[in-house]
Amino acid sequence: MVQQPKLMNLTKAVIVGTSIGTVIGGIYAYYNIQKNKKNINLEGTEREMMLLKYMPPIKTSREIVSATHIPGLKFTLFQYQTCPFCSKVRTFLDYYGLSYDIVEVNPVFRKEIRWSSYKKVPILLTKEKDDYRALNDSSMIISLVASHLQDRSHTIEDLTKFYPSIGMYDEEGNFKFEIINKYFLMFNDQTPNKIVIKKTTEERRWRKWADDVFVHVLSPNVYRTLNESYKTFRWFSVFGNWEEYFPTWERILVVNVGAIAMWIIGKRLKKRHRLKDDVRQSLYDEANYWLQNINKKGTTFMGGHKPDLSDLAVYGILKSIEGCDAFEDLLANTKIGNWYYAVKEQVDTHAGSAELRR
Ligand SMILES: N[C@@H](CCC(=O)N[C@@H](CS)C(=O)NCC(=O)O)C(=O)O
Repeated sequence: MVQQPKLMNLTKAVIVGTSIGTVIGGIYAYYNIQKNKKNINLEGTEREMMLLKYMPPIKTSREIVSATHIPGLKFTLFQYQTCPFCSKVRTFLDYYGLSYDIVEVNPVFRKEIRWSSYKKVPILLTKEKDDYRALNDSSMIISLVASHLQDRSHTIEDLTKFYPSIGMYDEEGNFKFEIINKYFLMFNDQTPNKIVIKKTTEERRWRKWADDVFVHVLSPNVYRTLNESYKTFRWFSVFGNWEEYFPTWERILVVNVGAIAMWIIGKRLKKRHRLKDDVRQSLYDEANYWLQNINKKGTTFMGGHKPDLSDLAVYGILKSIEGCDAFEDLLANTKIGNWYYAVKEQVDTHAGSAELRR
């Protein structure tokens, strides 16, 4: 008899709990259905590239001034210094000795790219005549600018039309906008000869490998343990010059939030990309795979006697972790150092600028 009220309380609690659960579940399901409906409508549609009539009022962090000047064209790179995709774009611009401004984006608040509907970095803002165009996606940026460098009569404006960003579902069923031909160079009406076709096809394959495979072994390696993750973020803070660009409290927040979040995310990424239990081994395996394929050619670079876009991509990605333990371990346990420092020499001396003068 005495137990009855307790039973009633328990029944009540179960009913209330179930009702709250049902309501929350319902709201979540409704939200997902609405999102899916919106995405289904967006499937196959094109996301317009952003065209601005003015420069967003954001302070430039620093200017990279090099010898190669393309009349009438100015670049501003919105980036995180240690993002592998941003490092890839910088490597490409530096190899060709192109000048550009850098805006360092705060990775937590991202207020420097509030003006953009695309919320990732890198974004390369190009100024041509009076138009500012926001180019998204590192590989598309590189393909588009490389296409312009090989034939300047094709303006950035002309070339953007060849890289539409289309809404689609990926193999895992996630909706995204993708530029499917982002690894293609545009030759327009000049049909390249067989040798050039063979070379660019191979270059494309390795650029894609850099984005689809190689880049994914980095995060689980640099955020392997909480301690390593903190070390990595402290190094990012130094290499990215955060002390100069962000207030102290923002910097402390980014280091702490970033280190913990990335340590957790790193574990998920390890699973998603099916890395080995010892993630260092996966890093060495991929680096060796890359080196074996260069060795098969018997040349210094994948591109032959000078780096091609795939050498620049793999180097740029690797450079983003240069101060981390994972990088030191990689140099100590593989022979990638020879190739890496050979590319570094070419990039630091802007060796590609000679091709532009021809
Ligand atoms: N496919 C893109 C990937 C860019 C990307 O994922 N960037 C990361 C930084 S490494 C980003 O901005 N993530 C969103 C965020 O930080 O909130 C590219 O190649 O540019």
